[in-house]
Amino acid sequence: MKLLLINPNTSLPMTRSIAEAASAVAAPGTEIVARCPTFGPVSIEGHLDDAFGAAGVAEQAMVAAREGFDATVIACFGDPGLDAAREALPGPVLGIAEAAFRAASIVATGFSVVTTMTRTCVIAERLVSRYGCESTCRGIHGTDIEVLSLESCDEATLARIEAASRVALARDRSEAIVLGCAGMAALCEELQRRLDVPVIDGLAVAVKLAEALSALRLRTAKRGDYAPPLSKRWTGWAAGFGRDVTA
Ligand code: 5HY
Repeated sequence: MKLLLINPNTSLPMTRSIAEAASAVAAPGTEIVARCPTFGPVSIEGHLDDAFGAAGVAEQAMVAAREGFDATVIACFGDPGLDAAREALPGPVLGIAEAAFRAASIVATGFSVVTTMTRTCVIAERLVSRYGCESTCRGIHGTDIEVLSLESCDEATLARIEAASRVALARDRSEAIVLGCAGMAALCEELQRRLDVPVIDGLAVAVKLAEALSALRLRTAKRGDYAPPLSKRWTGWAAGFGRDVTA
């Protein structure tokens, strides 16, 4: 299968590390194409970043709409642009937050999220309610570790995430940890070894779910709000995306 991996921030090193982490869990025969937007923030750590990240996902989804991808993964923990991508693309689109929440809710009755900036916790909180995981998500914890510092994660940073996870497990009485950033994917195995509880990396789960849905020939429903976008004229720098009705 052909899998599109969209990193909604514009960091090329992070796009590469996300592609490596996805390839590490992908099945033989899964071709991974990793892309990031042509504009926007190098990391997503707030509402404004999230808004441009969502526009960047929409851009990349429209560019890829006719390239025959079987599925798409949005590799950012805020799942920015998820609905827009499901509208623009034929194959299933998975956000790593949703994928992680679903997996965590299967392996534990209660899980905690450990993420980067405290100010983005509200974005994850809103996703918990959107995905109906209020009964299983017992807490969301910021570490104020900057997203880009995960590109070259040292022992001190890993130890901070481990410490925050131990506090979360105790305070929330939870039994599993969800990693709240695509940049933490490479840390998952070591953290699970240290914490001795399930540690869920949404990127890995999303890749495996994409493969499963594709194998079952399950694609996004196109009868309602995820039907292809309506043709209309677009203006300004996005004019190229407009599908002029006369075309
Ligand atoms: C992410 N930001 O996964 C999110 C993490 C966050 O640039 N990639 C980013 O803090 O929401």
